[in-house]
Amino acid sequence: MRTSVVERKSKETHIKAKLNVDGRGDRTEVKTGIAFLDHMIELFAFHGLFDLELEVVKSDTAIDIHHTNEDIGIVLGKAFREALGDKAGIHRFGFAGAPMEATLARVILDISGRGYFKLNIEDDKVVQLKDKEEYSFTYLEHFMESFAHALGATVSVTVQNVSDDIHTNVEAVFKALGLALDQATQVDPRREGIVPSTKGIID
Ligand SMILES: [Mn+2]
Repeated sequence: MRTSVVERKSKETHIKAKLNVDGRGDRTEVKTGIAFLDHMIELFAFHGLFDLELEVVKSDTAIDIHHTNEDIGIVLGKAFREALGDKAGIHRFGFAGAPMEATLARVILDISGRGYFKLNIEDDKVVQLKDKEEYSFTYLEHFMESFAHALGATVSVTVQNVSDDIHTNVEAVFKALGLALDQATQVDPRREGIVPSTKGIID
């Protein structure tokens, strides 16, 4: 069973997660206290076919969502890392795109053991990115960076034809992330029991 239970407590947040990588995507309960992020993580789990319970028990959102947003990324990354164990048999690489209106998000990732994140904004016009109160590209970067490091994955995200609506941009990214991570974590029967690295381990 590729499942995990993670609990993380800091002076800033207390977060619990329960994950089944081989889920159905519709048995998800996300209560972060950040409604927008609940919506994004639900989409991610749904399209990635992951069963996920995520609860922010305590947070310091009275200040702002900075710590909570980052720490959710850490806990989610850890949950996947633990559930995947030695990573034997998985595809390791994942590549997916999701369009939303004119906006196109592409996610390319490699569960390499090395945490790295890069956000590329590709647009012909000079985009004035309006950072709304609820969420922003900066928050997206913080979340993804924490997630990539905790999971031990190289994650590259490209957003093309950036929308003026932050919701549209971020939603396309989270959908593509779910699809790419589903692909990367699936087991290739030809590789049964083999860790997908010429090094023999991914740590
Ligand atoms: Mn939406």
